[in-house]
Amino acid sequence: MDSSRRPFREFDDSQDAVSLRLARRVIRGLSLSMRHVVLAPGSRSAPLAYALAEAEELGALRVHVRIDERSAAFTALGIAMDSGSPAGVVTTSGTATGNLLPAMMEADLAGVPLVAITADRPEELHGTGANQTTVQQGMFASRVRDEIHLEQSETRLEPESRDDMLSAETQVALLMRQAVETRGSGPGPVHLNIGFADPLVPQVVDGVADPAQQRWARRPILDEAQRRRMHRDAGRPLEQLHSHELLGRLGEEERQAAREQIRRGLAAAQQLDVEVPGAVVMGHDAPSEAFTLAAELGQPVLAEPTSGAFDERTAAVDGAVPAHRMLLQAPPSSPAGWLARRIRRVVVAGRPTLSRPVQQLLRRADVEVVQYAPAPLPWSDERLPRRAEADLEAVRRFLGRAPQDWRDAWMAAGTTAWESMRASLEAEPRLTSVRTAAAVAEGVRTPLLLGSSSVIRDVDLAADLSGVLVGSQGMEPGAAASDASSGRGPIRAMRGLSGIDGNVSAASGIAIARDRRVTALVGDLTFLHDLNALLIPAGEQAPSVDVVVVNDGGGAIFDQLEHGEVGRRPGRAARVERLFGTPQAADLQQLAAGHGVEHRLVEDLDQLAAALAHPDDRLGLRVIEVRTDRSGLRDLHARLAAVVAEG
Ligand SMILES: Cc1ncc(C[n+]2csc(CCOP(=O)(O)OP(=O)(O)O)c2C)c(N)n1
Ligand SMILES: [Mg+2]
Repeated sequence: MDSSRRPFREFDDSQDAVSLRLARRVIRGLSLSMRHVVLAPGSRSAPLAYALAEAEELGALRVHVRIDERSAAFTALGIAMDSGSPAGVVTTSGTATGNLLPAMMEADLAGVPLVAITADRPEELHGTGANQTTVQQGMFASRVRDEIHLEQSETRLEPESRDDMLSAETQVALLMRQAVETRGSGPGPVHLNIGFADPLVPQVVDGVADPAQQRWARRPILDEAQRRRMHRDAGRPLEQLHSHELLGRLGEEERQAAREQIRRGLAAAQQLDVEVPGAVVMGHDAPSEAFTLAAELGQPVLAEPTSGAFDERTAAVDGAVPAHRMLLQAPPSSPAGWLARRIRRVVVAGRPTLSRPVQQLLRRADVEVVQYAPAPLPWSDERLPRRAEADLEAVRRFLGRAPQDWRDAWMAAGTTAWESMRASLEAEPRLTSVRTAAAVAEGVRTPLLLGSSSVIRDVDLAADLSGVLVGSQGMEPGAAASDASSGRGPIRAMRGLSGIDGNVSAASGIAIARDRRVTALVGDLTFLHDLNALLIPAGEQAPSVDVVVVNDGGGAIFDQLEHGEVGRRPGRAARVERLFGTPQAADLQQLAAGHGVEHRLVEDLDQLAAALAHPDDRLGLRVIEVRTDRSGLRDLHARLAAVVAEG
């Protein structure tokens, strides 16, 4: 029988992740009346992305991937306007959703059936300070003809049972009817918000057919030739490297020396008798008193780049623990993991948003956590066994005084971990984004805005922001050496919702507010998302911003998340690259030239340092492009972890 004419039969994906199962029903409901969906990349929306790719492969609809949600939404608007049928735009959670508003406003008054499909965090994460979590239900209220919310969370699944899963499809199909309803106010936009809970990727279950191979989508609308054209390979196959290859590249002498240093530091630490071993985690925008308190009590400080710990106001205190993420994630059996396992009490100041090892520390059953919060916080994480404390004296009593050696041991372990990691990075044959980000953060003499995505994590991982190590190790990028006393200014980032939108514009705002030059360090998609920041009307004074773009031709971060693993499954690389990597080959030089903005392509760290030197002599916007390769980053991170773990 012609496969495209087979009658619909129920399919079995009961072994798959609930998020994927829900997403498939949603897409089935959509595909009854929708032929085109425009997708912008993101993690929370991953189940929809995977389900859409499956549906497209099965011929049920067409998927168009765009980087900027605002433009994605207008693209869908154009499709819906022209065809009169609903067209969808899919985004991840957070500010991504806000970018749909202009198109939704237009669709409302123009009567266009634009369908906003926004992935949300599960309800229990709302109000907890969880990353990229905001009020999305009802966010387009008064502009939409109808809106529904579907929820798949730890505590609630709505629809509730497997049978009811089918009702998700029905609800979505009914929502589509509202979009094209001619009575009342006529056709118009609708909003479908869906709370997805982890895991967000298709499961691999032995013996069960890949649901993608099942005929779960509605009747194919495309012929084979059309489908094949759409599925041309989006990228190169992902490179598989192994950690021993890098270890092989490091000189044996260097490795021995690094190991020896760690051993010495830890031998001293293991003699220590600390009554209640503690630590202070400095998250984003932490109150500076916590930093002083930690120093006074002899407790190690584990600080994020935007905590404020590296501002002039606190930099006088002698530094936070370098490479703390590496120590926290080192295997318990390794010497570097020993210190982390000893921690029993943690004071958190500010909001930690960057690294999983820190989150895991705060969730450990054997660790008591207090949040130092002198002012009310806009969130409270009830899932954490953490109490908020406004009184510094109470925090002081809770944390207690540790012998100076406890902190020294952390600094020794951190320093040696940092050194072996840096030696590893130096040994890389090509310039990596991690090394570039660290060099910029250590080298600039201006306030610095760190873009969302990888750069801020790279800085958190590998940069020595206190300037303690860089000078002594001679690893500074030449002329632009870090000097806290030169009035470098604060390190900022948009951690409220961690969007990749508006980052360059925000840096421009900082430059205007401070009336001085600012450096923005951003990924290529983050830069392109906010390309309009370069568009300054004639006669206006352009803000003084050096925009350093780490151009790796797409979104690197996803490969380091669970999607990297999906991409390594047989036959999945091209799909993951298309949906998450979103490869781009824009010519930044020409884009800059088109805006009348200076552009410089730098090939190595010396050129980068030269480009960033003497910032005060310059005016206006400049783009400094560093090209790197993202294909080997997942393995690079594994190698760095292995080097530290090896001790
Ligand atoms: C407005 C918005 N849309 C989508 C996302 C999801 N997202 C997070 S990181 C990322 C890719 C960023 O790529 P790039 O700026 O090149 O940085 P890289 O990861 O390559 O270092 C995306 C799309 C987001 N955070 N914000
Ligand atoms: Mg990138």
